[in-house]
Amino acid sequence: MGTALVYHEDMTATRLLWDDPECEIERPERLTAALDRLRKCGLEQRCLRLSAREASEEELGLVHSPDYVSLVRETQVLGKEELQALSGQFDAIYFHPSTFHCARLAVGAALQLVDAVLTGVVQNGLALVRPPGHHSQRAAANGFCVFNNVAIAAAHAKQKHGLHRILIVDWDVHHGQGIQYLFEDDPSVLYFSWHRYEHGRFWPFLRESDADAVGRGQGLGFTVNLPWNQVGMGNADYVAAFLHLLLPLAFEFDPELVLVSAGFDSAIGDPEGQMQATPECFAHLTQLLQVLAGGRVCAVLEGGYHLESLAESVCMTVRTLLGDPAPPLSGPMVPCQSALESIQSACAAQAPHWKSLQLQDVTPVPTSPSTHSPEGRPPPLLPGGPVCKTAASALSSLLDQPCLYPAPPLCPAVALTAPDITLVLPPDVTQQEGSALNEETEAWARAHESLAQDETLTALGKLLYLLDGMLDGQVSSGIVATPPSAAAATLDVAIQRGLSHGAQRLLCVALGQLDWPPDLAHDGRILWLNIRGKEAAALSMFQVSTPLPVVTGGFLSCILGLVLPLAYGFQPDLVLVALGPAHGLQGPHAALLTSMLRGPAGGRVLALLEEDSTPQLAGILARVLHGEAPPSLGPYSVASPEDAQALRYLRGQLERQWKMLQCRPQTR
Ligand code: Q9C
Ligand code: ZN
Repeated sequence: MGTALVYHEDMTATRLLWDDPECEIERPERLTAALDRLRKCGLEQRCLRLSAREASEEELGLVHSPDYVSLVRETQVLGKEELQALSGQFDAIYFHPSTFHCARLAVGAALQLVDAVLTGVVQNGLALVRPPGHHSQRAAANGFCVFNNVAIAAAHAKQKHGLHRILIVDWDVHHGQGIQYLFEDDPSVLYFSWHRYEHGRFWPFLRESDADAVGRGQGLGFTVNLPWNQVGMGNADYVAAFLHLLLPLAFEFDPELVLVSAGFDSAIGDPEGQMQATPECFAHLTQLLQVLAGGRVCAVLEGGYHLESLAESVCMTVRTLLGDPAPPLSGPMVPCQSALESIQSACAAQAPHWKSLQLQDVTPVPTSPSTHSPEGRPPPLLPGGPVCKTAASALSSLLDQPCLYPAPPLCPAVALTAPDITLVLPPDVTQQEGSALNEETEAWARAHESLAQDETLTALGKLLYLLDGMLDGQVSSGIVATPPSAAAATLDVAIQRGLSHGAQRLLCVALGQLDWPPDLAHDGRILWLNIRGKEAAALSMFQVSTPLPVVTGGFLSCILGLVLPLAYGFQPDLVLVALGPAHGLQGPHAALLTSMLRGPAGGRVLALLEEDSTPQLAGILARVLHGEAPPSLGPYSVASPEDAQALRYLRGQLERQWKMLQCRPQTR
């Protein structure tokens, strides 16, 4: 449906006219650098360009007082000295004769974006604006912000579009206290902010930026603060915060619209933030938000003061909004101790208000079900098997190897044997039978009796062809339908072929009755995750089995609390999602799982499903692999006690090896 890019050149006009070391970083080049980079990468051209309009004074009045709007209006005619004197009455603010015009364009841009998304003109978009907005308050400018762009957009979405649930995700490195104040008693706006805090020693030095500020009155639990108490937070910390804190709440909240206060001062290189997250991380954060609200995501620029880092992070965000797969994350996926403390304290503060967090181990020590652990503590995990040295060292040496396919490929392909399913996609891959592969196909078939039938051979040929296309970087993802009797054998072939064709780490998410293929080495190159409705068990850190939760809440906790942390920790270069016999998965659940598994593997997901699956299921999977939003899961229902316990047990078993599973600091 498309991505809007809202901008107006006039927003480069406002600038600092006197010496002020604190304010000089907020300069016009921020916008031009971001826009230039979007053009150079060919991304601007792929967006629907919208020229920003000025917000009306009535629209400003949705959150600001008439007197404050008048005060800002009158700055247009002031001289430099008067501007400087007035600026001094606020914290970290400069006014320029063009400020009123620019600030109205910034609000107008956010409103146009929301209108375009909520009227179905586009699916999502980014407003590139100055001045930023999230520090601005009802009657005060603050922290470079004059009018509160995102807050006005939220109020407008409620008032003009009748929305009832809006999620605001503020990933800027500063606390958007302005947004917090404006909605703190409003349960229709869930405001999440992470921010550099350093126990209150970082600007804006507010007690109410801490995790225990959770909103008030009707709005209790609808303000979510995640204060970072150290600088240097990186990709693992940010992704962990989303998986363990923001996303459980967000799914439970079930927003109709996601607004992002998209500040990029939380990225590496920024002088304000001093954080370590790389630009690719913003592709992942964006992708993680796109599974909410039917993909209706409106990002509005806030901070970001390192021009290179800002420009690259903006490109990552727009690329992801357009549906391209996110590049793999670099660096060890291990959240730091301080981040875990912060996440844990935010979870504890929110748990009274959210069912989705009550499942989590907010209590100090996890308890194992007695059936699994007679002595009351988890049995030691076997490493992968004979080839493994120790499990952990096996993994870390694997992770040291460079990623095989650094450039994200372009487009998914689909190969289906069922004739009534037709889908778009690169004709050269789906049409050709892959004649060079025929011999090999037959060789595979000879090795597997269940494959030695004509239609099975066809499916297998397509599988091999697709897999090669993915591993060679011609296509990003694919779907293959297999005859039901051949599901296990096909999966076996896919794994062997993936490994022999260069995949170094292969994540296999097997749903239903599928077992670890018998001849496969346990060498840490495969992470096997079986979701099938029997008991929870971790045979090794690379072979995990868990029941299939039937209720939505249990399924979500399984994805967010187990599957994705394992997947992000393993950093696979290929993911196989196999819907095997009796997988029992509902379409929207399968779509969500498949969609979210694009993240950890640079989009290289191959879905295997049975031929007699419905065309709707194949269609929905093809669309999410293409970058479309999965359908909404609807109202949240809490996980069953059994599901919650199975999950807690597995996490207790695995979190020492897979650090992304942790959502509280390690004692000991
Ligand atoms: N070194 C935005 O990013 N100065 N505003 C803090 C600490 C104010 C940031 C000084 C920073 C305002 C939108
Ligand atoms: Zn900021």
